[in-house]
Amino acid sequence: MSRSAELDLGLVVTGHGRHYTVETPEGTRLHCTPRGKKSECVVGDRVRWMPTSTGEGVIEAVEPRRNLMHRQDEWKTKSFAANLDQLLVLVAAEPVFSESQLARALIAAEAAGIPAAIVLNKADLPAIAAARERLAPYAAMGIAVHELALKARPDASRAVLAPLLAAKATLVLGPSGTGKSTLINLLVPDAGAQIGEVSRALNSGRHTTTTTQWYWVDGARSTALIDSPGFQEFGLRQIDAAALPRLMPDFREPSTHCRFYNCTHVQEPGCGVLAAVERGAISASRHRIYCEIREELARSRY
Ligand SMILES: Nc1nc2c(ncn2[C@@H]2O[C@H](COP(=O)(O)OP(=O)(O)OP(=O)(O)O)[C@@H](O)[C@H]2O)c(=O)[nH]1
Ligand SMILES: [Mg+2]
Ligand SMILES: [Zn+2]
Repeated sequence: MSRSAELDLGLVVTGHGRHYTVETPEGTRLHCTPRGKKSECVVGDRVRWMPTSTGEGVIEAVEPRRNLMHRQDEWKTKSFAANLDQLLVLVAAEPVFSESQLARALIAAEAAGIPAAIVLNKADLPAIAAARERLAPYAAMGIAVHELALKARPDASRAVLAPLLAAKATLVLGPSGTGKSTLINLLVPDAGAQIGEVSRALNSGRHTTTTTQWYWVDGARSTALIDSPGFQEFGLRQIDAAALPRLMPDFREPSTHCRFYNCTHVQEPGCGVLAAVERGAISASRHRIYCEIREELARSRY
């Protein structure tokens, strides 16, 4: 057994810079800092830590991860959550969502090997019909789309979410104004308490969520929601452009029927993907989004 296996185990529930809040198996939360670069971690990480004389902790090692989600800014790709069971993308009837953002989130999840589902909120609004129509290609490719009204029909919404989330760690992502906070507040009544003094101190008094945060839904601490800001910038740069069709379920099969083995599915003759677009099996907007992302990936190679 390695030396680190003898240390206490903990779960990273939030972090800010090199400051983390770690939860012990007994449920106590404490402030930890990593020993060196090797022990830099993200929310969802299981870590080995050692207590200091001042009641804080030093993270000595990060346990192997099952999966890892990335986001990116203009300059670099950064990981932000690990060891997830599923991704829940929250969109709403209003404001109108960006299909490109939705598609990118689903590709990022697929690339990380994390199952994803879509929640369409605000089913009480008339704009729900148009939103449902825009999601039809996603439902058709086998992604579960759950219609909810988190504020207008909270009990019915909770009944839909409970079996979906039970005993899993679910990352909730979505653009601003779709109902992420409404969802957290509905399912985690003591969210404020869970953020706690340690995390509030790390967040340096800001009111909006600026960091990724792990919440327990149940007292037994088996069902978790992970709230994360910043839906815009998804870390797709690590993906190889040629692998993109495999990460888009509606492209997978058609992309195996191209005349050229190195077909890019943009404009080649005899392309299986373009044929699928032609007959409506792939939506025109999905193909447009594919071309857009492909172009970006190709550009970032040089
Ligand atoms: N009509 C309707 N409005 C809702 C529903 N659920 C949430 N809302 C409203 O939508 C608005 C945004 O909800 P939030 O939960 O704050 O959204 P958010 O995703 O946390 O937004 P950000 O914090 O900006 O990212 C609020 O005014 C909610 O009251 C719903 O089921 N129906
Ligand atoms: Mg919010
Ligand atoms: Zn092709």
